[in-house]
Amino acid sequence: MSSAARAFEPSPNNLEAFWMPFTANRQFKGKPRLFVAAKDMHYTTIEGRQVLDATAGLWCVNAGHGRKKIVEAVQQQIAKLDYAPAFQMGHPLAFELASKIVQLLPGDFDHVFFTNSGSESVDTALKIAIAYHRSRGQGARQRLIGRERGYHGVGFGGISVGGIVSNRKFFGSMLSGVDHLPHTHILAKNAFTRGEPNHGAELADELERIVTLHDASTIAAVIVEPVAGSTGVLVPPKGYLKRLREICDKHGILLIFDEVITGFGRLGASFATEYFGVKPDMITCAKGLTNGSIPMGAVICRKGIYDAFMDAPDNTIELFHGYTYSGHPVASAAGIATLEIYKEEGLFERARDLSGYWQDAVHSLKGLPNVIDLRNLGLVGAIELEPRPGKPTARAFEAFLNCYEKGVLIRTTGDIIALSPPLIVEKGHIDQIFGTIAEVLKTLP
Ligand code: PXG
Repeated sequence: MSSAARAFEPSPNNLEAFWMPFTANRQFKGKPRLFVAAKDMHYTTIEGRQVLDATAGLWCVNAGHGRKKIVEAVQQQIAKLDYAPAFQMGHPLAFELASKIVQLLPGDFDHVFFTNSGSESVDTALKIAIAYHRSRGQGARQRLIGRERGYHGVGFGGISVGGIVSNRKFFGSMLSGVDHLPHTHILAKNAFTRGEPNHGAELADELERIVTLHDASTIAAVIVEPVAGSTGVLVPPKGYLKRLREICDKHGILLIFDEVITGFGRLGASFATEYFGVKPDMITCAKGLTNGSIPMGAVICRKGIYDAFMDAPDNTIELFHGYTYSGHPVASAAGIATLEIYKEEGLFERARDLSGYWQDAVHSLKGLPNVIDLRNLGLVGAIELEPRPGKPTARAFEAFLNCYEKGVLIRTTGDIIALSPPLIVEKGHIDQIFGTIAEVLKTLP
């Protein structure tokens, strides 16, 4: 055995072998933060401390942790049918889950393609968009349009249409034929807005400029997050999404809403499409679909997308795309149980009812040191901090560490604190979250 191999002998105390995702590995391994259990609104750390979850894990545990119904559904399913081939074979639960998903949406969303993550959902939707146009005799429509500061996961398709510099610059030339709309974060005009900001709907008109440049006949799809999450909670200006929809319609361009974060009640509606009253042609989702319990994502297609592929003879495979684990039985069981919990407990309505209290709590931080903006929608909130000169991200990361020490889990991206608690959050938890953050910000250099 080489000495390098010996250094990684299996042991819970050896943190080296695991290359952690989106993490400062050496910093973390020097002072690890490990969770060993979770129930409802709280994590338990390896030291036995309780930490209030103000982020629903990574925006995914919308029904709270350790839900018995999901645990039992998963246990039963894995014992009954652990796996069934996903191609040319099936099992009942994937069909049941697909039907349940489309029932959450207006009637013209009628088909669901299963994936295992948000990234796969995005790449799937982009591929469907290009193939859709080809199947209708418009094979020249291949260009894709994303947006600055957009996050669409980490596949090559997702980072190509995405607009986060660090996620792109290390990875070469990516997909060709991609343009980006400008982001909508206009701090100078919209700072401290409650809910949807007033300024910036006209930024959607940039799409017209891109269409003029390339001609509509070359453009397949536009993809945006209705509310950009990962990049720091950018709420769309009033009227912006509607305008994007109108321009896409005018030019025969498909509109994709990436609802990996906004789906499943986060805004106090089933999906952002319901919240904003704007219908895309496809919705990508993941995370809250299984309450984060078992990996699963989906692309939900509006009427006509699926049909466009069904012209070929019955025995031909209509779409040459799919994953070994598309519609996995155990994930499907988790998804069905999750959607039942959302419905039985009225969690989307609960999120809507609490959003006013949440909004007041977010904006109660106005005036604290270094707070340059506060934003909110549904049960999402963001606190933007003035970066320390020459040390971007340091102030927010320190706030994260201090809140963690004080028993509250928050998320930071750049110098922005992003909050998205499970939808079972109580007013007392909201008070604790913002009380702790206020305490930390008051003393943070
Ligand atoms: N689209 C959107 C809009 C997302 O937010 C993905 C795609 C990718 O999903 P997967 O399942 O492949 O990770 C995401 C994921 C954060 C954070 O802290 C956000 C995400 C993931 C991890 C952390 O903001 N979003």
